[in-house]
Amino acid sequence: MSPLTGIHGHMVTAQNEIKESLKLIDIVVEVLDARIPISSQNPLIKKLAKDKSKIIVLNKSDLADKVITSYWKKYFNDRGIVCLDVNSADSNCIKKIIQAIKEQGEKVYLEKNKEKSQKIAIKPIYRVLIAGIPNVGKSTIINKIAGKQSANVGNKPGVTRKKQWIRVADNIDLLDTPGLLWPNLDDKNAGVKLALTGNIKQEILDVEELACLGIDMLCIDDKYQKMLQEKYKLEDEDFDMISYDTLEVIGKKRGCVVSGGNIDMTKAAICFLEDLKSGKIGNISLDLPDNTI
Ligand SMILES: Nc1nc2c(ncn2[C@@H]2O[C@H](COP(=O)(O)OP(=O)(O)O)[C@@H](O)[C@H]2O)c(=O)[nH]1
Ligand SMILES: [Mg+2]
Repeated sequence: MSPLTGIHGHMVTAQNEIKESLKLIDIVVEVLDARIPISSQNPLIKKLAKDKSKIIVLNKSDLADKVITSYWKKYFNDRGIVCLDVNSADSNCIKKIIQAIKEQGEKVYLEKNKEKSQKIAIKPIYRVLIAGIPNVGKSTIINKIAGKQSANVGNKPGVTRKKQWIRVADNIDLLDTPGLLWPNLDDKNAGVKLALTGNIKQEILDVEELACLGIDMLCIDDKYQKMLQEKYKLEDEDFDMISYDTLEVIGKKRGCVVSGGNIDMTKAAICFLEDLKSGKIGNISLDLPDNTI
């Protein structure tokens, strides 16, 4: 198979598109899923945007573990990167992003012009690209910043059209097409976390296997195990067995029963995965700064 077909072909297209967009801009706003800031990061972005000013947005923070998100903010700030936790439905968060772009733009502008002795009278315009892997919330953020439904929610890679700029807050020009990055599917662990948070389709793995991996991941942390226990009214003994059996009990509590009283395990898995990714089990983060450094 030619390396330019299939998934690889899409990756090359996405990479070329983002390279073209990066030429035009001053600041990259990299959108990550707050629940998995490492697994939702594309490893290429560091290289592609190495001489751009960057802001990291930890989006969907309404679904993430607040304590872990504060660790992540510190993690990025300690490395000199501006990092915001965002729930894109909250207009204050959108204001925070605009403010951060202005501050960052000012820095870029001063840096660029520090050699020049004469002050330039024209107010500079900061050009911004919102980038990230699919489903992290890029289009939602662009729409909210633009204040209208201009970006295409759920747009597809490879479909090129004329790029347009959206003028925001006097001196920000936002590219209306997000920079689409490819998720890191080489790392199986990252793939599992991307599926558990709904950033990629859960069908990459067998749903029952994925649900079991999810239960195992939650049970590493006592706090998350307790959330699971409370959500499905589980007994302590329900955790003394392999996760497939725990899933069966969850299925029973969720009413995933077929005739004869047996548990429909596929249905149980789908119910559990839906509860997990939509935050119904609680605020859960799957990437922790201390075990990823
Ligand atoms: N809970 C939550 N959901 C969000 C947030 N931002 C976006 N979403 C949802 O995530 C899904 C993907 O958003 P979209 O903007 O299309 O992502 P894109 O593929 O990166 O452009 C949509 O269902 C959004 O409603 C957020 O801050 N919190
Ligand atoms: Mg989109």
